[in-house]
Amino acid sequence: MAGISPSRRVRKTPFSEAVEAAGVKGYTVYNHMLLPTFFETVEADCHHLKRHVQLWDVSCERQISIKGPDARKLVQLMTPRDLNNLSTDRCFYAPVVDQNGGMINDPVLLRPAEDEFWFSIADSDLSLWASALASAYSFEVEVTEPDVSPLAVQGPRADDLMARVFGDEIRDLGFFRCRYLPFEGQNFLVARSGWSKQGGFEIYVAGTEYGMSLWNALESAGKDLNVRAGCPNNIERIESGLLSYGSDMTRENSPFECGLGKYVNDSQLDNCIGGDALANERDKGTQRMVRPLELSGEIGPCTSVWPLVAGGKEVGKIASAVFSPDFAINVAIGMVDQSHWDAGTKIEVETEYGVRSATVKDKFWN
Ligand code: THG
Repeated sequence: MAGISPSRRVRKTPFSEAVEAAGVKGYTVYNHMLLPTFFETVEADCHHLKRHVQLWDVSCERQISIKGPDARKLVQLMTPRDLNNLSTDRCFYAPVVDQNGGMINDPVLLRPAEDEFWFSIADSDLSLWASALASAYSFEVEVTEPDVSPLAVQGPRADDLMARVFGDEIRDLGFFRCRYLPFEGQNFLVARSGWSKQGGFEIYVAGTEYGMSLWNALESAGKDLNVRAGCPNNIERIESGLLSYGSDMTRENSPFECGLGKYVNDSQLDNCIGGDALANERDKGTQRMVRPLELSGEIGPCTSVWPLVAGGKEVGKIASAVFSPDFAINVAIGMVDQSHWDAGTKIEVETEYGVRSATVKDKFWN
């Protein structure tokens, strides 16, 4: 495929200069912004990520800020997850659903101040939905997309690198906990989170002007740790079962189908949009679910939806699949009908490279 032509509609990031200097080889577009896809090869990047530490320009994880006296009310309307324990030092993975219980986004939700929430969004225009609801309900809130760009530090040496720049207290930060830490006189929210299972942090860089100096500080502090530029890695994230909105699930899917049922709290179903549909699904049972699958034979990149077929009938689909060098198998994420979702079930999958055999697994590879 040819390259991406730059334009105003495809936004650069505060770290684009560093990403280009590091020799980025591929981009995708996410929330109307550039997101690197690989630097060396996806395989080599994966190998490095599992051994060292990487800096990821994930600016495209945009923050949708909901601020004001009614902020909490609006945010609780948007997610079935109970927000009572969402204090300012925590991050919540919180599905956002429409009036039919369909997934609109699967953001990380933060509370940078008592009266402000940030939806750290996946690839859909959540600000439109939020501002429409704010207007329809006459809530006293402001919905904005502030100049905040997450920089992820991921990999087994992330603690060591972060401690050199932000101090040793970073080591005590719990998973999905966050706190403000100073860098060059600015306080940045830092969380132990990120879209890999190799461990690490996300720094919410507020102010484009600080992007390059923070990148450079981390890069020079990590020379002996073999730090390098990286990005969300398609092999590592499929092995780990990290879902990609728009690929593994869409607005056609409910949180239950996405395996996010633990973030649907019964106590909230009277308070949130789509609550009736979710309560109904909870009563009737879920018809299909995200599943790990292993595929036989050779495959190339999964660039379309691959139907799962049994007895001439479609029983699900796969939208993410890749060869895993570490496990020496093809790993995949599928949405599989109840009739075929038990571990051990074998199904045919119609790939763009020919028909392959798919086996449902009991867990992801992490
Ligand atoms: N970090 C931040 N924003 C994001 C992402 C992120 N926005 C876009 C996208 N990623 C949103 N989707 C996800 C999906 C999975 C996770 C986070 C965001 C995730 N899941 C953990 C897991 O599955 O093990 C833990 C979830 C939990 O149990 O709380 O981290 O990555 N800022």
